[in-house]
Amino acid sequence: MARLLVTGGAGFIGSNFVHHVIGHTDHHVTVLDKLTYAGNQASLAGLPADRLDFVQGDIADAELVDGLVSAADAVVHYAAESHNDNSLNDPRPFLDTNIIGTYTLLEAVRRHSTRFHHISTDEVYGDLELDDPQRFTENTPYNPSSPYSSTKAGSDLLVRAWVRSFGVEATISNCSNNYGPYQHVEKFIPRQITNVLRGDRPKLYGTGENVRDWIHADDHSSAVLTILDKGVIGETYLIGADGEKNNKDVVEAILTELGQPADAYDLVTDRPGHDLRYAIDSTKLRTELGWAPSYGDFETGLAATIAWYRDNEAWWAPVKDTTEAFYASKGQ
Ligand code: NAD
Ligand code: TDX
Repeated sequence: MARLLVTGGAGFIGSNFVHHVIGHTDHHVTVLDKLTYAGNQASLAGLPADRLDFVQGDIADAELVDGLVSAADAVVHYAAESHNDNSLNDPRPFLDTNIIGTYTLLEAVRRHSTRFHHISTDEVYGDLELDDPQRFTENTPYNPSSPYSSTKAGSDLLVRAWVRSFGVEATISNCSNNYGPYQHVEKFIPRQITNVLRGDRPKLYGTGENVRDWIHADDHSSAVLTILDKGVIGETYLIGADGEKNNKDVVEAILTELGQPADAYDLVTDRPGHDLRYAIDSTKLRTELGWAPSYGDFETGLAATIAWYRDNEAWWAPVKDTTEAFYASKGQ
């Protein structure tokens, strides 16, 4: 049994990870989460109290972080400002949390010699052309586009520097786009599902040709546990499940699954600087650490996700109007 400190554990992917850890290991989890607009303690409801502690606080609070890190065997760092559209509106919180917050955690794990795993994104590599046969690998140069992805890139580089300069025992993973339960309705897939459930039309940016590489959040969790268990200190691992789809195909699949005409969506104002395509080559993780995803195909995972949003309206309805008002103010 290990004691894990999970930052951002009340967010989308962090809460999926906490559920996964409690279901698949005997580890004890302490969640540190600020409960920003993106955090929701209801995402952790029903988990056994003897396996989980919850601390509300900021990863940039050095004193709080020091105490929590001193009591942990490993830190798994999910907390971040995570939404590109918000980063275009107000970048400052992205610097505070993604850069200063990560720095604060690194200094604490350095003091206490604690194992650290840093969660990052494929967006640090920039984007690919639609017809480019290449995918991102661990050797692709960093080329982030947005305030969000540039602060994630900065946080990755801090981790690498703390490994090299101070001998911190850290690994990094860069994952593709996640979908699944507990994702905020600001994000693409839950926004479109909940629009259709409310009788509104899905909103596609631009022409809908942009490609994302989808992975179920539970597969992301199993990959992170694999890296915690078997990953080599100082190494970076790309996580992906060969799930490339363009946005138009995803919206059509959601509409069809919900019994609507496949073309019942609106094209809206594009995102400034919108990355065209992401694609992950996860060969290193699969061959060196023996990981494989469990969700065989995107359609099955998407149907389960749609069912979850249909069954859990009480979880998302309270934030739906505010989220849509923000998009409407930008013609999206
Ligand atoms: P999210 O926005 O759903 O959750 C972020 C969580 O962090 C929230 O619970 C929030 O309250 C918490 N948080 C924010 N600032 C904090 C602070 N200063 N102190 C403590 N807690 C704070 O994000 P997500 O989609 O679950 O992403 C989690 C991580 O995974 C991020 O690091 C993100 O960059 C990375 N990631 C996300 C995706 C994706 O598809 N969503 C893909 C790859 C990597
Ligand atoms: O209403 C929408 N319509 C639309 O066409 C929204 C919200 C999005 N989009 C498009 C933009 C992207 O091409 O859908 C795609 C996915 O958008 P997001 O859900 O905002 O995700 P993305 O910008 O790809 O970033 C996500 O994946 C990588 C996460 O939010 C990041 O945290 C992660 O690092």
